[in-house]
Amino acid sequence: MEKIIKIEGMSCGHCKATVEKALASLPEVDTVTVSLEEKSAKVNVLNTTTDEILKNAVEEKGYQVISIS
Ligand SMILES: [Cu+2]
Repeated sequence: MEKIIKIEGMSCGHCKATVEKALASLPEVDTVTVSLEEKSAKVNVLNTTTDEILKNAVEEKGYQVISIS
């Protein structure tokens, strides 16, 4: 299942790497691609994940989740 997470607050490659690592470390997440330009992360996730789990992983690192679709 693919989800797009809109994220506010990423400003450089370090932010991008931090968000990628945070999402990739979740057992429910298979692959992650973060785009600074689009302020979003495209993730392939298992059906056992929830939007809450994804949101918490990003917000724990200090970035704001605008939406998950
Ligand atoms: Cu940064």
